[in-house]
Amino acid sequence: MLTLALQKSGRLNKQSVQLLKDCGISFINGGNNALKVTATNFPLQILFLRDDDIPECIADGAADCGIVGENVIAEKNVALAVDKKLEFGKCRLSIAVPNALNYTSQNDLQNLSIATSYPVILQAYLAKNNLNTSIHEISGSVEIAPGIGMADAIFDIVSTGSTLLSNGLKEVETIMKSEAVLASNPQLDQKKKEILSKLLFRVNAVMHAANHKYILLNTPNDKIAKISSLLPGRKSPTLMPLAKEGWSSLHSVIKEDDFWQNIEKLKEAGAENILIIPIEKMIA
Ligand code: PRT
Ligand code: ZN
Repeated sequence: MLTLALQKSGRLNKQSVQLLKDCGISFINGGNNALKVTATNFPLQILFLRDDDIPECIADGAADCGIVGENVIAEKNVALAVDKKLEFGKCRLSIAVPNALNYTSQNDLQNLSIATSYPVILQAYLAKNNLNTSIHEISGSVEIAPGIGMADAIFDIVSTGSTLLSNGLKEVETIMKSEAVLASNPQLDQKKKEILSKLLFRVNAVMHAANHKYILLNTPNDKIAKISSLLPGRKSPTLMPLAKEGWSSLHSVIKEDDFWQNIEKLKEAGAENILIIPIEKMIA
């Protein structure tokens, strides 16, 4: 049995739970009060925790692995193996200063005070850059600190930037980028490693599929080579003759971005009746 820690509630909870479901792992989500559930069709136990507690829980063995932001792992400064970046919960950790402050370079941070909930990451950055800047640690509502005279600047998570904007702050230094990851204890025993690698196999299949689409289109036979060249896939496309003389149906798997970049060229080359279909799982 492998023990996986997920965020109990908050920004990562929904997508973490959905990812397990997409991996075909069933469990009864006991609502807000269940802190521990067991999967019914995979050797997995799930712990629901605050995200801040997840890295240490994995490091001390209470959980074997977990889904958490890279920012939290860095702040807790624990050595975990990052097995898979999950492409959600994307954000950056940045220093922001009041709009009125004339900021030209890192040196303008000298002798300021910065409010943050991420003192460890900020301290490492200040030390690395020989900046004499003081840290004012607060646990939340960091953005209001300069406005109420608590600090000169802030260091916090930024996603769209609208929170900074509405607090009269501008982003001046990005110190780290972060996303949700599946991280594990590097010392797992063989049995647990095997379960983790089965879980990762499923996660990879789900994520791979999410980035790809199945495409079907009709093409005149003399345009097959041209149209195939506009659909960069690792495999050769499948061709089937249409009842209509001189035409074929071409099927392939493509990255969604490649499709949007080439749609006009596909039409110009004579492709018709283009269908794009989602793929549920994809095993390379
Ligand atoms: O209760 P628990 O301790 O588990 O949760 P939490 O309140 O500490 O964290 P939560 O749920 O807010 O965020 C969990 C994780 O989501 C973070 O650790 C990040 O890895 C990731 N994440 C992604 C974000 C954001 N985007 C984000 N925008 N975490 C927080 N924010 C906040 C930020 O603090 C700021 O107040 O959103 C505001 C900025 O957003 P924009 O869009 O206005 O720039
Ligand atoms: Zn938290």
